[in-house]
Amino acid sequence: MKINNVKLVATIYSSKDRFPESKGGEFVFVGRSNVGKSTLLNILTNQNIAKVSKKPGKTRSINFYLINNNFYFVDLPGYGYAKASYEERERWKKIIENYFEIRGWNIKLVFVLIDGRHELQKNDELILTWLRDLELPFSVVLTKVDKLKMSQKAKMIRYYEKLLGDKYIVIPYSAITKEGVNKVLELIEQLGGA
Ligand SMILES: Nc1nc2c(ncn2[C@@H]2O[C@H](COP(=O)(O)OP(=O)(O)OP(=O)(O)O)[C@@H](O)[C@H]2O)c(=O)[nH]1
Ligand SMILES: [Mg+2]
Repeated sequence: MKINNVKLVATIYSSKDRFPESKGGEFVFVGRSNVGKSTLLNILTNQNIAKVSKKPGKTRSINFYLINNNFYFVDLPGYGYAKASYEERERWKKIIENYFEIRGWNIKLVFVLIDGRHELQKNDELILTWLRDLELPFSVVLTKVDKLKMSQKAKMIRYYEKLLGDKYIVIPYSAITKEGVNKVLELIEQLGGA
């Protein structure tokens, strides 16, 4: 798949903002703050579309990027940012859950990004539960595996494969080595993104 056109077409801050027209469906990127969502989006599109930060909590809105005038990449705000206030966390939860509930019908695949160095955390579990309950298709992208030794990496892949069962794919990924990037692009292509 070749991405030759990327345009930020909608930024959703609250339930009052409207989602864009459906087009050819959407691919969603969700995960804890600092897990590497924006970095992955930049690699996939080969452009600096999403702000990458060393400070977590950078992306606060739902951003719709129209790809090749055909389908969307959707960047959801990161969750689990330790310094966020209770109200902020609740707001994030509401925005994300609301998005899955009312827009799920247009979702082709959700990429759930999880830091490959850690076992499942509470907010990740919440996301997986929502996705399963709503029967939305998802794959898990294990990020930052460049930081793991071979044996640790294999162990974490097994841990997540076991936890998810046969229905869901686990993709080990690194922004540094680019491992896993082609697999992500392949899935997008298979599901009609082109
Ligand atoms: N070693 C390593 N670092 C990574 C990888 N992916 C992202 N990073 C770094 O992790 C930090 C956070 O990356 P972002 O892409 O901004 O994370 P995000 O998920 O968009 O964060 P929020 O917008 O706060 O939700 C940055 O310093 C990135 O350079 C990876 O695969 N390996
Ligand atoms: Mg981000």
